[in-house]
Amino acid sequence: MEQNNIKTEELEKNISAELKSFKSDLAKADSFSSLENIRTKYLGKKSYLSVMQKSIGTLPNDLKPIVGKNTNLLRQNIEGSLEEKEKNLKASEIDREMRKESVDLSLPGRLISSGTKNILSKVVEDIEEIFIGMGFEIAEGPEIETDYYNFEALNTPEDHPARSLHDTMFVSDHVLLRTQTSPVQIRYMEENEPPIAIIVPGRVYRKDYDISHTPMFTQVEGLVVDENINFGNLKWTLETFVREMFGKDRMVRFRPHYFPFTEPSAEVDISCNICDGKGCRVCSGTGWLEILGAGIVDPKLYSFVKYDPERFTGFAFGMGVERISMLKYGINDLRLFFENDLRFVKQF
Ligand code: 2NM
Repeated sequence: MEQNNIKTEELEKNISAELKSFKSDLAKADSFSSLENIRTKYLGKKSYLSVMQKSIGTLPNDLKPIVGKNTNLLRQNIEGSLEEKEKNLKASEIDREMRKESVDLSLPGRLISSGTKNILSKVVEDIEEIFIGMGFEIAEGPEIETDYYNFEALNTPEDHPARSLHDTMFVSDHVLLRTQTSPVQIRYMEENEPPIAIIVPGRVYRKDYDISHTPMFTQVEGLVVDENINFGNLKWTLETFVREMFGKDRMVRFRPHYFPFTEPSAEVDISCNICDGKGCRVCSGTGWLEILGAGIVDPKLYSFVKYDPERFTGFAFGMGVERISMLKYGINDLRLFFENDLRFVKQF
């Protein structure tokens, strides 16, 4: 009996030492893997607990229930603690994940830079809108043309002095890059009977390169053909365009000029809005800015497209979109249109 008391005392001491060791290890555990190590150490086959529980069968009968009860309590305690710790670890793991994935709604957003429409495209669209408002339609055609459409049908035969006015870029003998968009008007007249009212925007090419000329530039040309079209219709149309494009108080002036495809022809000026017509550097002291060429379609052209020149008359006009843009937006250097400097591009 005496001996069993000593054994029981020793057992309780060992069990409480094991429990203390376990608790201290458990307190230090900060991951699932360290938790597994602790589980193996205190519940594994070689653990004090397992060895003790296995040995119960070999103990004297009176010790069996004592050892059995105490080791069972220890096991329950360890298992319960491990389970609780695991729960805590899981909770803090979830917490950590949530923190990592959380979105700070107070942070300023990232700036998404977007492109802008090219200024020339915008001005072409503005011009189109104005003429559409007057009942015009938009027509387009090829940039690579034949000399027939670019010159011949526009009353500019081989030996015509106007041919040397254009420094033409040739692709081959009779094929060239159009020097103006008027070949499209010829093509349109071939396909359509009057009344017609079209504007033709597009790129044109000339062998010309200096501070105020680029080998490619943008044009909008217009053409109206019907019965009883006269110079008054031309004036009204262009004055309406100018006032919508540049403002109600702009004055418009027609100066006699020469074009091979129109007769009479005129150049159209608008009053300089920089000096209010007093004369300045931009208008070269004249008070006027040239913006358009125009005229009554030479009846000779109608023979090329099989229109009856006794029945139909018409007017035509042409403008450079870069020049219109420069005047409208105060751009002082033609080269800016073609350099694609973002500081320029982003201003529009
Ligand atoms: C201009 C000036 C005057 C013009 C003429 C034609 C066509 F093909 F219908 F006869 N289209 N554009 C024309 C007339 C163009 O540009 C300065």
